[in-house]
Amino acid sequence: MTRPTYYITTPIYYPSNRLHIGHAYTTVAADAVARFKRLQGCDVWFLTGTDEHGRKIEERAAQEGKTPREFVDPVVAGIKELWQLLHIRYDDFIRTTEERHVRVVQELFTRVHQSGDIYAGEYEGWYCVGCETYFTDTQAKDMDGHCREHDRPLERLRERAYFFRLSKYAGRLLRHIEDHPGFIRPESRRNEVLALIRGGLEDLCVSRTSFSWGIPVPFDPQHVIYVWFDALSNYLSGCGYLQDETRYGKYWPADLHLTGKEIVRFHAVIWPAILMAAGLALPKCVFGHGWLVLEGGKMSKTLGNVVDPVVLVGKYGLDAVRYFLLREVPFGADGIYHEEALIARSNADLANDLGNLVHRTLAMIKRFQHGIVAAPVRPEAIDDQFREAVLATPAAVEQAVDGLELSNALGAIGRLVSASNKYIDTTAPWAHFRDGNEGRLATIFYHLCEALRVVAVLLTPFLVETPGKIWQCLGLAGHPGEQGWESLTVWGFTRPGSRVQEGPPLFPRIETSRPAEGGPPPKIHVEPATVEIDDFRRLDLRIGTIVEAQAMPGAARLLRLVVDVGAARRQVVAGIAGEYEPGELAGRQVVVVVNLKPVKLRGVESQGMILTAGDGDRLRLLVPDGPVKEGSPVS
Ligand code: ME8
Repeated sequence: MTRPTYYITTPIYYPSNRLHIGHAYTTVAADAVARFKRLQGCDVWFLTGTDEHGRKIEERAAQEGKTPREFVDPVVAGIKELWQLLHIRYDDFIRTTEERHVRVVQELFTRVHQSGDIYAGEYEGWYCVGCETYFTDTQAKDMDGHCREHDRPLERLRERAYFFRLSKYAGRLLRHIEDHPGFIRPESRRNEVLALIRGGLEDLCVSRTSFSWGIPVPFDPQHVIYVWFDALSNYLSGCGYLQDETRYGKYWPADLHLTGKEIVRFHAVIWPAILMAAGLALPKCVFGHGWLVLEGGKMSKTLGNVVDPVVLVGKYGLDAVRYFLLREVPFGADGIYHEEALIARSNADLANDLGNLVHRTLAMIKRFQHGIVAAPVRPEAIDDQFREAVLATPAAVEQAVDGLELSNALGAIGRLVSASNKYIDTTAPWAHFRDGNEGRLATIFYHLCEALRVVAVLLTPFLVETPGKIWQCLGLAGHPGEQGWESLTVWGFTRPGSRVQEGPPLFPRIETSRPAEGGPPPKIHVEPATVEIDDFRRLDLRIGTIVEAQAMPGAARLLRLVVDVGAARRQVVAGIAGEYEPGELAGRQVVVVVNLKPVKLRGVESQGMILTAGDGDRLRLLVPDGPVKEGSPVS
């Protein structure tokens, strides 16, 4: 059976930038997705690389008294070292200065020229060397003649140039985007691109004569090819186009171009138009993620506020940094970077929840069962429920990664970790040890080892050191990364009789009271986790009117309410008995969460939740400030 293929790319990086935590963010995310797809059994091609041509590089090299080549070579070596440090498992690293890439760019340019979509003309406009982009008079006026991102004045340039007939493709691009809702993600970026195209597209200047560090136009070598035409083509040259037809046939079109939000327009407008002009298939998805910014704004070398990933990994360890990048900010949204938030995340999720779970499970198996995992005996309902939670987690993680909700994927694993800690608290193995109930102990620890096994395998796309450590502690052979997706769908993989090994704490708490080297002790400031608007919209909040209210015998704080929510009546159990008398509630309007999973409270089914606000002393119902029809949505 042939395995499904998955081709994923990152943007290729400018060697003129010092790579910071923002660049690491894109690449770690792509690495996590690539690893996840490998875990699922896909045949993955993960491409990254460097974008080495253009005037910016030519100028930087000249400033340092070097040729462009002398300038880029050591920087590219440094970038590769950074990816090694972060354990980025790419399948290929493409440099735009490589011969295999140059051939592809020249061939593509020639093809589009031959088809009539590249033509000779003259260009005059406002140019920013930092962006390697021309701006129209209106744009330049809006920018006050100055590029804020690169803090340099726009230059007036006039040159003979080749143009790409981008305007011709506006209609086809619009149709493609409308017919393929998953082509540009998330939705907000899709809407931005649609608006941009609907605003009209102008032909694009795709050659330069004002500098020479680039790929020459093959039939007019005084011109070099525009860096974005050159750079975007890496996605073809990096998967074998014109060199390895088998590889190219296998992986193209790419499944996912992962990019920062500011370069979505290059990937979702210019790139597909070039591909259309060359008669090649379009990538399946362009995903524009948000930025990691500092409180003062975007990180940039000009502002001197870049955060160095090498320093962070040295201080906190690779997995804490990878975890933070993937978990803290919903992928797609912007996030504010705080070192304190990294510390807080690592302490709460990794040291407290995961680290403790592993530690206490192993310590108890050692103390109560001489370090041996025994076969389970007659599982009870609580064990069955726990097993179901374990086996449901892989699908939840899969769904989140498929939607590129990487933070939610880790959240789903985190929920299993919490459920495991809760399982220990509820089943209280120490009490069974005291009572000499070996059967119960065997069952509980067997279930916990199975949960830890699943957690270890599910973490392999995201963290690189921790899963192997958990695996070793469980006394399992091999590595969790080699287990394959099927191992997550079966229960009973842990062999009774295996011996666990207690190691050093997985994640020692990062002490924040200790003064940091050369500076004051860091303040703990945790950014509240943000949610996407879609997360909020998943809650179905409705206006309801209370039609009945009764005390619940034996439950001092609870009232049983019947609420009219328009289409139906709901029975809701609410913890407001100390605050309201049943008699004063009938007829009051309230806000009800109507799509909450029903639960039983003191034997009474609660089919929703009523919203209240409390300050610790008093609890008040949240009410509309005038009558509203029952069932009206709250937004
Ligand atoms: O744009 N937060 O290269 P680049 C999140 N060569 N992402 C960030 C970031 C931040 N603070 N800072 C940078 C280029 N990035 C072109 C790409 S692709 C054919 C050519 C991301 O080195 C940025 O959004 O300036 C971009 O996706 C990537 O790093 C490379 O940036």
